[in-house]
Amino acid sequence: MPELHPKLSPVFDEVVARNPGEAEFHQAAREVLESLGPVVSKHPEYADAEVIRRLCEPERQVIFRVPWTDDAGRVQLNRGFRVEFNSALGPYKGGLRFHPSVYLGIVKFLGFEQIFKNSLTGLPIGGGKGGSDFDPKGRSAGEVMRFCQSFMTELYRHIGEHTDVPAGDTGVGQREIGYLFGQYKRITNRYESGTFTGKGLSWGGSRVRTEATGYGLVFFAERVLAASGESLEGRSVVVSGSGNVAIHAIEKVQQLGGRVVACSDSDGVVVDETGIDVELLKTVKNGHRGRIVDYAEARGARYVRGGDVWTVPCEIALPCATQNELRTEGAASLVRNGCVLVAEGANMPTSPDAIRLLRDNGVAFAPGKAANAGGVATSALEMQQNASRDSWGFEHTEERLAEIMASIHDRCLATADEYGSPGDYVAGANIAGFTKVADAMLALGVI
Ligand code: NDP
Ligand code: 2IT
Repeated sequence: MPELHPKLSPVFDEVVARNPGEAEFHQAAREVLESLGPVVSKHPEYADAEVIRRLCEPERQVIFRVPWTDDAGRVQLNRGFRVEFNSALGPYKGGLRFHPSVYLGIVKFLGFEQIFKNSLTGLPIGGGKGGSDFDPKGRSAGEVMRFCQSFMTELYRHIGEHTDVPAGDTGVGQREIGYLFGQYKRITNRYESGTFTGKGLSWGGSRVRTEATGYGLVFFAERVLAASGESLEGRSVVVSGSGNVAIHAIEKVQQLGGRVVACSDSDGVVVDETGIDVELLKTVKNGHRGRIVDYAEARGARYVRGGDVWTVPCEIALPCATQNELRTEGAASLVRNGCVLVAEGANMPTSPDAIRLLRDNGVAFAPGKAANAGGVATSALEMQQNASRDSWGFEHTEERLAEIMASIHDRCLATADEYGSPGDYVAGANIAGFTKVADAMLALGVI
């Protein structure tokens, strides 16, 4: 692991001591702190005002009981979380994740990443994240609804369009946002569309929000390639996962002339040399709530149960499933197969060792907090539309998304240059994301 700046080393030690057992949060904090050395040297005022220490401590953490009744009439129990991390730039903003692996350390890492990501969008949103260890797999729509209603029966008192604005993440899509918004509306007796994003079009949603993370990722990847005179045209691409982010990344890659040869879920991998049929994938996944094995069967493509998606040869890899899914072995395999770019659609999907290995071998690397910021950026556009009671067309909204991704890309590069790490998107994203929040925190006093 690279050494930390002497002023940042005690900050990291404090994060570890104050948040025991939260490995993912330690990892996310460490990565940002590793980038901030040159910033602290140039601007000692950030360290003097303890801005970085304060940033690592969430403003508020809510943990609550979520009891609900399953279809068999049995009482089930889950734990709910909302970590309101930083509101220097705007209301807390970030998704809700429903997955059995969710615990405080996951929510904190996601909330921490969200601060810098949201700052990078240039839009007025603070950082937060929430979720539950509820496992939606195999649950009926009625069970999911009752869970969401119970979850919101506690969460409603902590959120609001000027306070904290949740959205989706793993396991939470438009259906779940509907159940959550419905219960919020019922409890508060207020039609506050701006309290949630990722809503359906007929009840306050924005065009392009569903597609935004995947599309934005591909716009970002295009800019990275363009910086060295390349493009997506004719490139072979591997995408991990097959959820919201993966599906729309696949769609946009193919619209731009690339060929996605494999995708996955937690059970296996489909290899489809002629290119994934994204319409069929949508029908299987969204229409029938099916699995990759069902897609492979319907398509007549090769399915590898328990397979590793990173062994499939490609020029571009887009990890779009979950944290730490791309580790050193996967990265080594990508390098061997001639991969030139890894761009993260998921949050923190590449382990620190894997990132080092990729870069040491000349593979361009775009970190999630920049490359997947299109989702939350479009959420902020949804908030704008809600606030003005307006609804924009698809093309206009997609254009705004493309502009935002281009501006994040350019700012990452310019910041990396300014702080002596040309071409380093990790340093650029962390430093550019940080300085905007830190300046706001300094201006707002010791809060
Ligand atoms: P979905 O729930 O729609 O899809 C998740 C996909 O990832 C599924 O294919 C799932 O497979 C796979 N996956 C999830 N957890 C694991 C795991 N532990 N091991 C292996 N595979 C796993 O989620 P999203 O597409 O919305 O989110 C994917 C990633 O993108 C997450 O990291 C999320 O934080 C990030 N992200 C999402 C944004 C959004 O707008 N939705 C915005 C920015 C980032 P299976 O069905 O088998 O579990
Ligand atoms: O990780 C993310 O940026 C998201 N899940 C989207 C958050 C949002 O508020 O749209």
